[in-house]
Amino acid sequence: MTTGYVFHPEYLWHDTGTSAGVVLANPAAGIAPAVHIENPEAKRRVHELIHAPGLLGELMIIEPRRATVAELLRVHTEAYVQHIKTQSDLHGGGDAGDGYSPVGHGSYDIARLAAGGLIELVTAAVHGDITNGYALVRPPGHHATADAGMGFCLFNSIAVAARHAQAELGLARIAVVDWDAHHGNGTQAIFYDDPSVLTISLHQANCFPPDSGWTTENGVGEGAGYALNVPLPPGSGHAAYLHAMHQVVLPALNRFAPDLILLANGFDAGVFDPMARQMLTAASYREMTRLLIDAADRLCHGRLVAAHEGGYSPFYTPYCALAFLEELAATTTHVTDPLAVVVAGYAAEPLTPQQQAAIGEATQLVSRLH
Ligand code: 6DK
Ligand code: ZN
Repeated sequence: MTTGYVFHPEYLWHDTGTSAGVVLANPAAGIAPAVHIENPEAKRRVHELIHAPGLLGELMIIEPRRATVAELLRVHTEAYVQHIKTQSDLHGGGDAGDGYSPVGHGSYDIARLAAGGLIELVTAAVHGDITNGYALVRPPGHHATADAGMGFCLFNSIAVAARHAQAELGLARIAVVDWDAHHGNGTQAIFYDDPSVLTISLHQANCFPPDSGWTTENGVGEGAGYALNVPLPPGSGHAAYLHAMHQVVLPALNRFAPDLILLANGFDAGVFDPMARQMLTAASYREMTRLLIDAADRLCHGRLVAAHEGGYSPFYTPYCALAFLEELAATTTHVTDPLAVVVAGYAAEPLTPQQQAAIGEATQLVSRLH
């Protein structure tokens, strides 16, 4: 069993500057945050926490490369790829589309390195060089649609890697599980009419994008039934996410029987995250990861490949990511989570009837899969 790891310093150089401070700022009042919320700090500390206890030595380092334009075009429109390049070429950078998804100077190449990193990881998994893997990339990708960037996302790396696996590596069916706190709307939209790619998103209901990710969004045409959403009420934590895993994600994966499971791996459903109001702990991520690993072992030779998405707490995201990676790599020792005592009470919160109802609605839809 080998776990692959993709990282590159360039990922930290994707410059979100202050231009997208509009999310939190009031320029008219002269108020601007010092840094964009999607800045390198949390992810830098994830990499450092993987490095420090020697975990890096247990992983197979996979070198990323830049996705080619042809590879991006399997998912994105020519005009959109050109738009990102044009913005990236500007001296001061620009924006992907919604006004708070900055494209720093040079970010076109970095976003291609993120998508290409995931391609390389998937390739290594399918070739059998690794069993599973984790790409610690920036910028994130799961909100990007074929022709629009949004929510800090430029290119949809997971979608690009899924299409690569189908076009070049001979895989037929791919499942994308997305447990970032925000709806994986871009990935869902790209595969909405395609029954060969199942998308399952667990997220905070009506958080971001606004009015997106309802259970009623279930796919169209040939793809009807192959998009699943579990919009969880704000405040959902360990009990709700584990229930959703058991009631929706695992049964859906079992029915779909993918050749590969891709994970949009956001840690912003963590209890200290500033960008959502969910309550997961590092132990929750560990347990959810264990369930996905077991599913991948059962269904697709252990092939579980994760791309880092959100996660904005510089002090807690690293411990959540570490728990994820320790589980993925089946390390014998675990680094102590210094906040475990503090969060134990959060994790003990019982399932509420509202959470159960939301999950129940999605459960009903699993039987449409075949
Ligand atoms: N904006 C992500 O973590 C990105 O999923 C989250 C992006 C949140 C944007 C901030 C926000 C609004 C809300 C309402 C109306 C307009 C704008 F992609 C990832 F980085 F992974 O709430
Ligand atoms: Zn998110």
